[in-house]
Amino acid sequence: MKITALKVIVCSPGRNFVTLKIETDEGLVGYGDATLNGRELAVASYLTDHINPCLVGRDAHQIEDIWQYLYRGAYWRRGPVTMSAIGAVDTALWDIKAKAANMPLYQLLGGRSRSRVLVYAHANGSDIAATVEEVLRHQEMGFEAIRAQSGVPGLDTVYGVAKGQKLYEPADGSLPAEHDWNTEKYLVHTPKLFDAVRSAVGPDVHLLHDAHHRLTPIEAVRLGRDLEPHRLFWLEDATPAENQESFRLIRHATLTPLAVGEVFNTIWDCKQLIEEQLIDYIRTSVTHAGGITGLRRIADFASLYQVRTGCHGATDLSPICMGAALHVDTWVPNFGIQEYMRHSEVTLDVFPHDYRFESGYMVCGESAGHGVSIDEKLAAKYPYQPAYLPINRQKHDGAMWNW
Ligand code: KDG
Ligand code: MG
Repeated sequence: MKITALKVIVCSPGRNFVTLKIETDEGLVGYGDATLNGRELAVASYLTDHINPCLVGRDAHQIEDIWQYLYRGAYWRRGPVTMSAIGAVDTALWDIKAKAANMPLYQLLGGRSRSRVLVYAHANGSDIAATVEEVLRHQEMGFEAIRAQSGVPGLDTVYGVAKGQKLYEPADGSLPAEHDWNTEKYLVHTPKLFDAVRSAVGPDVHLLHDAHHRLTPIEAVRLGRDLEPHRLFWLEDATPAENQESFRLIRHATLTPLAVGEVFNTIWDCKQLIEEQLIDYIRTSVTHAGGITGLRRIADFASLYQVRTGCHGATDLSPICMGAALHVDTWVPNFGIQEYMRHSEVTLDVFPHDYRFESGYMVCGESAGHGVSIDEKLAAKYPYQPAYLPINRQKHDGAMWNW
């Protein structure tokens, strides 16, 4: 089955998405997500200018060879732009292969390991009371796992907390907004948030929290210890993970489980974290870690060390990523949890999909492939809008701080 055409579709139904469509001479079509928040056009160009011309005429079934061709062959290995582009090609090819087999994708990975996929929701509020209210609202919707983030007294804006009642959307300015940060205020406030949340929801709900890489290792230990009484499901991105060794200190000083990896692109980014069992959950995604092939390799490696998956699933990953992730989640033996931040209705209209939410769980569809496509006519009504994530500066002196 030969690849006949590749098309990059950039659209902005509520937020920007980059989609790769691969066509074949047998009429089968596959879709991959190539969205890299705030750097969307770089991946679109990488695909259009550097990858797509190389793939026309190749056998769409040779997924592994094409993955290796794009990874080794580029000379410039790894990196978010390269790996998102490879991820989109790989996802689209798995979609095509599963359609050719007339099977849902999870069957090609080895079949079902579970009947449904545990997901966690986002509950955000401007203060503790508003966050508790949001957590309770999500509990009522059936969620068994809820991530709680709140505004911090003394800071005007806190990343992860939506304005008003809007669904939280990570990129919202045509240039990056500048936010203030103060670690001390955050470290005093966050244990109080979880005191209130845990006493409101009781012991049975899984609670999660994202520190967004803002702490040093010793500060992360402080937070992890302060949160121990509340038995978090995980503390995410406690410190930047370029230096994987820095997790040794955190790991050996707190019992709070650790999750990392949404910014990782390959197995090399998490090798030491996994091998030394410094984390409990690996958060790499189909889109940013080289597709199904890249993610599956990381998950299999992690399984040797009792590290479980907890795939990134923010709304800047398109429904195509969510569809593909749910097939991986349905198969992967060392599954932990899947992030589920609901897309807006307008996004979901542009991406017809067969997955569904059922009381705290997601269920992937049974149609052949990964079950998500794009309505190109509708997508054309929503052209690209420049949008960036905010940046973070220390409140007391304006110096740039970790993301
Ligand atoms: O593009 C960045 C977002 O996806 C990210 O900041 C969201 O941290 C996030 C999360 O855990 O979903
Ligand atoms: Mg995160």
